[in-house]
Amino acid sequence: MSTLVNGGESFLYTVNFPFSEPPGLYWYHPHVYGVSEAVAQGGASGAILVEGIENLQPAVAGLPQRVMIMRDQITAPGVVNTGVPANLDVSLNYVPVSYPALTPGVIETPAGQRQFWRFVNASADTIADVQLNYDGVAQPLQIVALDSVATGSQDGTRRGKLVPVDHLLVPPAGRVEFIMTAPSPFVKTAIFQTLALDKGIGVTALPTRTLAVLKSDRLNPLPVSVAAAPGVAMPTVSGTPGPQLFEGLHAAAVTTKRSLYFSSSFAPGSPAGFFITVAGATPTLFNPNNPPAITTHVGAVEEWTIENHTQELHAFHIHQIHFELLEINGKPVPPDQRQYLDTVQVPYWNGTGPYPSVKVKMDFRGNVAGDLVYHCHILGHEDLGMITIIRILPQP
Ligand SMILES: [Cu+2]
Repeated sequence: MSTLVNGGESFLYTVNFPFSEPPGLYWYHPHVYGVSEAVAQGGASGAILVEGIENLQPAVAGLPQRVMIMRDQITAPGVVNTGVPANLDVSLNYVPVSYPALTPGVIETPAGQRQFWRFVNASADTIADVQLNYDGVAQPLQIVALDSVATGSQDGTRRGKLVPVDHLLVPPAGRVEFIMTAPSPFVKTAIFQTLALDKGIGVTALPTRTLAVLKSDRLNPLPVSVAAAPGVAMPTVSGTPGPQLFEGLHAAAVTTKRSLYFSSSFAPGSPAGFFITVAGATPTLFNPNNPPAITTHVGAVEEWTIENHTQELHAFHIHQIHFELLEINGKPVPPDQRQYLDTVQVPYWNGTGPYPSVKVKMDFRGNVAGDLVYHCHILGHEDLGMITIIRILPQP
């Protein structure tokens, strides 16, 4: 948590992927408190593929795959982008969709082909709501995995279930893997886009933006950048999956319940910044020398209710472990949305009535011990204090 690798230095990490780690799309980025937003906007991030998802979701076996990384960046220096209701440009696989032209990249694709798309939102601050749209009609996305975990795969069957949607919200740090079908040659306009989003009261909304144009007409290839080269085809099914990390969490008995809340304060006389606080404690800006806000142990199963006391969106994220999403605003989520995530958006408070909330079931049964952090993954908020340490003690 305090390893700095400065310019010109090197550092050797040894990373162990346990056999029970769900196969899927992960990612990496630097996490230096105070500058993580700027570093992510500079492009320092990448995808990690843990192989084997075809054994949990055989529907992807043999499909051509494309890995897509969305990032955001400051609009070109000196440009005041008053013409566009967003202060950050986005890019897809480093092909920028820059203000003011907002010209997207082009994905050339065989017509009608089923493909496996693996999308990570590596933006610092930009929430994505992705959709494929052909001639004005939203196309089905067959969700294969969320946040690296094959959907529906953790119920003991070790067999994922595809979840059809026509768009999906992907907060910063979120990943979605899905099967899509490329447009037929008769489609005039095929786009992969992120939809407009209301981020809160007094906060600049996000506009609809085209991330890439799909071009399946080989008679008229466009001489412009290709936003995502076709990846290696997915392997065929090679075996039966072993035990999965989060298997059985849904039925596991809760050992502890906690309440946390997001808040922010810019009032004179109080510490200014963004906070994530355990209910009853005093909001405190992050300092790596702070004691942990929560101490638990390996084997615990905890129910956390996370409220949003602010009038803008936050994206709750925890390192190393996953949680099951149980409720949003006190309402149980439908079973096909009760997935195993590491990032979830918490709706904003409109100024009256109860605070919005999510309820999640935290899984500390894996072999993860030590100090780690949970935070808002809108990195501009995290860099200003919205991050806290949790200590996981060895199994008692
Ligand atoms: Cu936030």
